[in-house]
Amino acid sequence: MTDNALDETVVDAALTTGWLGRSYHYVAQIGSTNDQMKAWLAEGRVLPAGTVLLTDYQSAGRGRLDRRWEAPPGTSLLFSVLFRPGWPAEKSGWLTMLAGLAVAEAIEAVTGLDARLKWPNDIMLRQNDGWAKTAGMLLDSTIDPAGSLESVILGIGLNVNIPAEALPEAMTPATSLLVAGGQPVDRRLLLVACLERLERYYQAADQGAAPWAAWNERLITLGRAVVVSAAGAAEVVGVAETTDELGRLIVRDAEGRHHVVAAGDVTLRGN
Ligand code: BT5
Repeated sequence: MTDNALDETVVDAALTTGWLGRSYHYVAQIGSTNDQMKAWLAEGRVLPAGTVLLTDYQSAGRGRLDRRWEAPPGTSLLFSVLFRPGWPAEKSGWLTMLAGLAVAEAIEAVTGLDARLKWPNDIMLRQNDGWAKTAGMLLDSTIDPAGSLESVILGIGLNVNIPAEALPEAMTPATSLLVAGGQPVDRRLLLVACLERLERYYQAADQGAAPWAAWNERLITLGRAVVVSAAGAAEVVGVAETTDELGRLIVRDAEGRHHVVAAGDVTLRGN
């Protein structure tokens, strides 16, 4: 099977969306797609909502909390999408939710693999008797003086055709669609499937339909023992009971106290 190139001509011809991805930029190699989009915004470049920037290789790919995102050239989907929600800032979790849902469903539609979510931002596939991470998301938001989400850069790193021996060593084991499904996946098909669902879920959320219920149902984190750590705060050890409509995790500790944990600056140990 030959994988398709992901340049402007090829992707534009395959897109099924109305507005998302219609402003599409491909660069063969870059530092980080999120950082580049941030720089474009800082320079005052005019970028419509739904602008997508995709690359085949990042030399400084970012995870959350200054962590790195590593992927060999041409093996992955590495892209950023610009949204201009204007929603109240506390609804930023909706972007994480709808993006997780969109990518998980796209994976299922294209590969048939069962894709689940690990709170807050990981997309997981079954591996042996546990779960392994096949994608991660990174949101960089700006908030205007009125407290609305002015811009959100949603970065997605999705391991598509990374062979087992090239997967990075990580605390949460890494996998790829190739490793989990045993065959290479057409990246263009998968990209188009992701963008189509992102547009659909974003529009629904924009009209007030909460992505929460479908997202919550896909979480593998609920009912499990977790350790939550956030910079400058004491660790919370307990059981992840549920989430609320803003996507925050409700953890019950050994004394029965409930802790409401927002994403952002949090790491979660345990699957
Ligand atoms: C994430 O962070 O999972 C968010 C990753 C977002 C990457 C995209 S790519 C396009 C856009 N531009 C960017 O610069 N970034 C976004 P976090 O939950 O912090 O996970 C990072 C951790 O995952 C690292 O510390 C590694 O342990 C592990 N990791 C690194 N590369 C990985 C990979 N390819 N697959 C699975 N795990 C990986």
